[in-house]
Amino acid sequence: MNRRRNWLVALGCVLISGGIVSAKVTVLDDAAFPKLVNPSFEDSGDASDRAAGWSRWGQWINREDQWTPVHSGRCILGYHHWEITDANTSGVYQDVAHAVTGTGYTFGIYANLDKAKNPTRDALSIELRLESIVNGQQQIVASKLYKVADLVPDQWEKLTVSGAPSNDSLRVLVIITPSPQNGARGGAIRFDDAFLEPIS
Ligand SMILES: [Ca+2]
Repeated sequence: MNRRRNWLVALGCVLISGGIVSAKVTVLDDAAFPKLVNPSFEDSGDASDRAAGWSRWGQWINREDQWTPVHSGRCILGYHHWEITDANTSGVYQDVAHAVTGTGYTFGIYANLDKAKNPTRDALSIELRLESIVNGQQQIVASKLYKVADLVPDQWEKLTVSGAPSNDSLRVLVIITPSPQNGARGGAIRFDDAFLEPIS
């Protein structure tokens, strides 16, 4: 074996070791960190207005494939505030697998307000919440309330909430409270690109 071949063999070993180390790191990261399913709402569920991986309640919180602007992809969640007929909340949630007890997570989503012509007709608030199941009941772990009146219209704003689950169960929620005034609601809210990341 000449010097050139020795050098190539040595380089090969380094590359192989490097590859093995990278693969291990990737596997560990996947196992250790929970991920949201369908965070950009691109995939439909059992109907085109439902987002795969997300559950919803209340009126008019739909997956939309025609609304613009989007934050990424071609679909978003649309809250049709102008069509809401009572003062009950609407929202979406997802139960996240592989959460680790006591580990801090930040859940977030981008929101974009299509403002009502009259500000009193806008929705009231957007709450981001983390919950764990304790003794068979959903329990609030962390909550952050954003007033819709504080949002700048037609801009994507990053909303977040941070907290640590009480155990290995973690639910992330987006809860919208409409204006209390029946018959006088206006505007809409676009949501896109939910995310979950470790507290930095
Ligand atoms: Ca999207």
